[in-house]
Amino acid sequence: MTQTPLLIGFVIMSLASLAIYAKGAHRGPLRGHTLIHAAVPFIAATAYLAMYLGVGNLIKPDDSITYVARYFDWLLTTPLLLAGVVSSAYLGARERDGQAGFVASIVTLDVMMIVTGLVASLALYGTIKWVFFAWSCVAFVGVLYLIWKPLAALSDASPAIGAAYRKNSGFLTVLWLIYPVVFAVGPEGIWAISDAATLWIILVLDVLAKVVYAFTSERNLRAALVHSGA
Ligand code: RET
Repeated sequence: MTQTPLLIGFVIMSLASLAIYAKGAHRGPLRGHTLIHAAVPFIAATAYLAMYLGVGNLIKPDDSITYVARYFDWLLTTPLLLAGVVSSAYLGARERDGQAGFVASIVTLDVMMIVTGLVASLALYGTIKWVFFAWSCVAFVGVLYLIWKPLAALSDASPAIGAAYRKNSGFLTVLWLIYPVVFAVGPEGIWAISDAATLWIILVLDVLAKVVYAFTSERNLRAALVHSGA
């Protein structure tokens, strides 16, 4: 059944949102982390519900499907995740200089990545599709540059926070890099793998990038804060 991973996604994300909120820090420097990471699966649950019920599942003339709800999910959740990355980089720093600018610029690049990815998915002709795919990848490179250069340098103000930041960013980067690959080989790209296989793969990626990442990143940051005496 094509619908099964969508229903599973709805159930897992709903429960994960509650679990992350219940288990997360409610005071101190990681309070914001808890709020961000509880919101992310709540948004994903909404998208999985819409996809399961067939709302916004566009069937294109070549019979491939664009799940519009998924792009809405990414449009909200990826900026939240990146806002979390930026604030974690600042955990060891003594002042907030430039923080708003980093959030604004990384979120803008990320929104450009998702919107041009949606255009690539909707484009009917190969050339236009791959031009927008490539442009989306350019924005993605910008996001990765900010994470790994200026923000990583900022996080080093405290060595323990810097190490936790790099661990979290490494996990995030590896997972996020798989999304464009799945797009390229799935029905929105060269269609080497089926729609059903793509749904299952993205379900696994979503659980790792939204739920597992919430718990592991909090654990790493909490340990680093204890270690640095903050
Ligand atoms: C698209 C296709 C066009 C090229 C690129 C893409 C990147 C998508 C990414 C999505 C990440 C989603 C996450 C969701 C979970 O919260 C739009 C697939 C570069 C990186 C992490």
